[in-house]
Amino acid sequence: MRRVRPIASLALLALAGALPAQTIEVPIQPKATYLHASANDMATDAVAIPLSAIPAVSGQCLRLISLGAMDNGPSGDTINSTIAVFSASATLLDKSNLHRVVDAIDAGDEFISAATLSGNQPTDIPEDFRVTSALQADVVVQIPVGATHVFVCNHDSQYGDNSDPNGDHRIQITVVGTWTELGTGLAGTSGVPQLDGTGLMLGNDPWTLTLTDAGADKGAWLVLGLAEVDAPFKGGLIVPCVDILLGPLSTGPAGTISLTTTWPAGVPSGASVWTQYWIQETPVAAIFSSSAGLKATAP
Ligand SMILES: [Ca+2]
Ligand SMILES: [Ca+2]
Ligand SMILES: [Ca+2]
Repeated sequence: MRRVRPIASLALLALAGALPAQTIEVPIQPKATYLHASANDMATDAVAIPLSAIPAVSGQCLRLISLGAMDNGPSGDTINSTIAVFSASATLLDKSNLHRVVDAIDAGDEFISAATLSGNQPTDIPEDFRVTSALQADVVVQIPVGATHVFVCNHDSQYGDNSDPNGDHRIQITVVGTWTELGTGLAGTSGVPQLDGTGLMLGNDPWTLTLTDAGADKGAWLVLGLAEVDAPFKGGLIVPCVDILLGPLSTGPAGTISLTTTWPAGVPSGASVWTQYWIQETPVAAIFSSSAGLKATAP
């Protein structure tokens, strides 16, 4: 088990050397919640984690994952089911209110929280999202504009009977890379080719570019650049500086290309790579379609 030491009032767990620089771990108090709780549920208040403690700001992406487990009452110390919500303040109203996080800001996919066990009272607020469950290991979410804090808590219908006997339940929050679409692309006979990227850009992890909707069996070129030029070309816009041109590749019968490489370690924070696909619509004429540009920025 990782050695820990308390930092400041939030008791942020120590950052082990193996963790990325912008990572924090914070204990999840088993009885704490930001959701409405019934009057006879001895729930406590969830603590707002300041984004400055990570540190992270609006526009950056975070990976949240809860680790360890708590005892929800009947099930033993086995439950890891957590939710979170961003806020523009640390304010949390009394548990008698439904919308307790008064400055909540929507982010991620909406999670519908369960009614209270006692009284079957509604608890759902529209701004929060799932972090970890039996079906979902973690979540990557972009910090919305204006957010300064994030609340994290267990998802339960009764909090007062919860405990964490071995004290290992915690939220780990890491700043990860950001993908940004630039421009709109240039339509071909199959519409506008779509370019998507996946990867956290933490270093030595997979980094994948996927082209879809490009039309079957066409020649395609992947443009990679270390700067953005937005130069007019063939009726569209070349977004990246053409530092690397990879092709011709074939879109195959499905009209797709997926390439995976390894994002290198040691890329400076904020450094970006611009990418874009150009697809030759006909082999005999210089008629092209293109995806939008896609910028990958290191955390
Ligand atoms: Ca535990
Ligand atoms: Ca419980
Ligand atoms: Ca909700």
